[in-house]
Amino acid sequence: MNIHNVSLTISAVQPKQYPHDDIPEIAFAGRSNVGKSSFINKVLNRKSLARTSSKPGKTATINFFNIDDCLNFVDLPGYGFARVSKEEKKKWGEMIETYLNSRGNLSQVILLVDSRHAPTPDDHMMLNFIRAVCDRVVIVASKIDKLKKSERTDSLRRIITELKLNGDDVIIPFSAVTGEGADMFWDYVNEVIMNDCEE
Ligand SMILES: Nc1nc2c(ncn2[C@@H]2O[C@H](COP(=O)(O)OP(=O)(O)OP(=O)(O)O)[C@@H](O)[C@H]2O)c(=O)[nH]1
Ligand SMILES: [Mg+2]
Repeated sequence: MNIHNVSLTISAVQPKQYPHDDIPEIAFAGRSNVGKSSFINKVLNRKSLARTSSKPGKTATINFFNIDDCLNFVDLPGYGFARVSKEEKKKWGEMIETYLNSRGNLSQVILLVDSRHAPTPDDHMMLNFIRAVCDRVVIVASKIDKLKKSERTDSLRRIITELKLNGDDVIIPFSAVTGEGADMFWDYVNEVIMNDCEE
């Protein structure tokens, strides 16, 4: 996909703020600090479109990005961050759940998991949500640059086994540092999501 204009449409906390459009939408979910915002920046080749931070809990709203009026990316708040209050966690959980259950033009939720660690109970819960609203599962194994070559296969195998991925599911090893995986992501988008849009 040739990308020209990308912009933040809105940082929303409730459905009435969501953009009123009907273009395909891809949402990015995962634990705090897993690299959702960095993923968005890297695949769009924009340095700081989505705000990132080394401290977990950076993205606290549902951020909609419009790509050439053809595709939306949605940067979701991360879950599983211990240092936010119970109240805050509940609020974020409800915000994500409301979004997933109500967004008609949602084409795919992509789950990011850290390739260095085993998926957490929260990841399993999110995956169940995704299976309920999407036909297929797409996992991004993030921070793959932090693994040695010899550790990669085991790490990917662990994600596949623990999340019980099947042959129709997609797993993309990704690094926001090297850009590895960006091509595979766009191939997936072009093949599965974008059949109606201009290239
Ligand atoms: N080495 C490496 N670091 C990464 C990668 N992706 C993200 N990071 C770093 O991980 C930290 C968190 O990245 P973010 O993109 O802000 O994570 P997030 O999932 O959006 O976090 P929340 O907004 O808190 O949910 C930052 O310090 C990033 O620079 C990657 O692929 N490789
Ligand atoms: Mg973020």
